[in-house]
Amino acid sequence: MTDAVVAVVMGSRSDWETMSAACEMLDTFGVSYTVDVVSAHRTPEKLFSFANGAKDNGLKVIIAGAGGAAHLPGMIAASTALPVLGVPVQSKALNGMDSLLSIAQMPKGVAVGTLAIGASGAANAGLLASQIIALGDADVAAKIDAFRQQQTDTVLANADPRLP
Ligand code: RP5
Repeated sequence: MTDAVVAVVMGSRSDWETMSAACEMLDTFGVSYTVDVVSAHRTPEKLFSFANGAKDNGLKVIIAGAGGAAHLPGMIAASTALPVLGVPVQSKALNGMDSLLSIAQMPKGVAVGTLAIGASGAANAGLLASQIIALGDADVAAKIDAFRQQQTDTVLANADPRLP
């Protein structure tokens, strides 16, 4: 059992450059999380151990990022009823289209919420996980409201693209 309510897992250490964006967003909203490398192909037993124990360990949302034949989010979703947010990491060979389709094209009955390819998707996974946590956490909800208001104010205050 940990204090963390979100787990951020990824298929390889090489995914950290992308997945750190999810952690930055969780930090912004004060959401507690764990970080770990869990590979569907290289450490399958660790994957099942992690996913099977996730709920009992106090987790509420899992963010899983992987590239290429990106089976990690789907296999975690197959092993736990917790919401799983999948981040397609941009691959070298196919620019992440392989990752995107591997994560998005789940069979009916096992759901993964798929985000955009790369760091934007990772950041939005952190945001979406925070929004889920905010359903039961007023402090996180207030921070998300403030974040969104600031974002809106910044766009409105800089609406003339000719100005620096
Ligand atoms: C996937 O293979 C990982 O998620 C990573 O995106 C990709 C490449 O992994 P490495 O060869 O860099 O370890 O399993």
